[in-house]
Amino acid sequence: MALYDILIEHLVEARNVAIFTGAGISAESGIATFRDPDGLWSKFNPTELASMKGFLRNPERVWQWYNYRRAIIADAQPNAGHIALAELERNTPNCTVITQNVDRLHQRAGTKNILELHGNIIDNHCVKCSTPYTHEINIQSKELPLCNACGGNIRPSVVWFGENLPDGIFEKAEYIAGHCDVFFSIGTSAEVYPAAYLPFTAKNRGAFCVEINPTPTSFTPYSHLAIQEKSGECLPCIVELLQQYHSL
Ligand code: BV8
Ligand code: ZN
Repeated sequence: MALYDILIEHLVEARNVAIFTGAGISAESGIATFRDPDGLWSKFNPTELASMKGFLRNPERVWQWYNYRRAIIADAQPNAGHIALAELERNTPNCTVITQNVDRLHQRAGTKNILELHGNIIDNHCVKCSTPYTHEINIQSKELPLCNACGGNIRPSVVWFGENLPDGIFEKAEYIAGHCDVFFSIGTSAEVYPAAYLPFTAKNRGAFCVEINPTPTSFTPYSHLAIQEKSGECLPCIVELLQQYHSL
């Protein structure tokens, strides 16, 4: 466990902890990542399915693709990695999860303080008048739902490529990354911008940077500690060690 000693030392002293996550943390819940060999982008074309252009060209196809993912996410459960991070939040003065994920498994695991950079796949809204729709939508139906208020198309409330992130959320995430003592980058290839700037913001502002990913990424050489393991296997051990330390 020596590997984690330096991390535990930093965590014990830390007042502010930032946890940046990507699709990899949900992989052990049975949700495909995007860029892994068997990831979503190996089967589907992101510009066709995760862009406004793709939606306007073929809204039925895009709607059905999101319903296909929603059904998988609805049957999935938070894994030991999500649960350990919710526990870490309870053991740390100020801990914020900054996620690129749209699956809301962090929240289902009990995480309270979270920023969703790329929206979420549960909510929907009208493309024209932005009227929100969540439970009103029957995601089993093949029918493309239209807005009761203006007849516009209804779309999932995720951030598509070429779209700005929700107002002010990236600025908040950048502030947190720039003012934390420990910065975790977990289960992300760090290839999608502007989110992928955050690990470098934390590094440049002096945070102790930890990457958890079985595969090296563009951020690995810049991290102080690169743990090349699955998040669902190493995070419970890290939180266990932290609790042992606190109970001393
Ligand atoms: C924007 C929601 C302003 C939808 C998503 C600067 C430079 C270059 C390009 C750009 C740039 N600025 C903007 C761009 C364009 C683009 C971009 O970054 N393109 C990339 C691909 C080059 N960015 C945008 O379009 C953004 N908008 O910039 O607006 C603007 C406007 C107009 C014109 C210009 C700019 C919007 C980006 C958001 C897109 N929406 N998702 C949906 O989900 O359907 S992004 C999508 O990718 C997901 O949200 C995902 O989270 C994100 C990142 O992927 P990862 O999470 O990292 O997943 P990935 O599969 O890549 O990696 C998984 C990792 O986990 C792997 O490393 C693997 O090894 C690891 N792993 C696997 N198993 C485990 C594990 N780790 C731990 N444990 C395990 N068990
Ligand atoms: Zn409308």
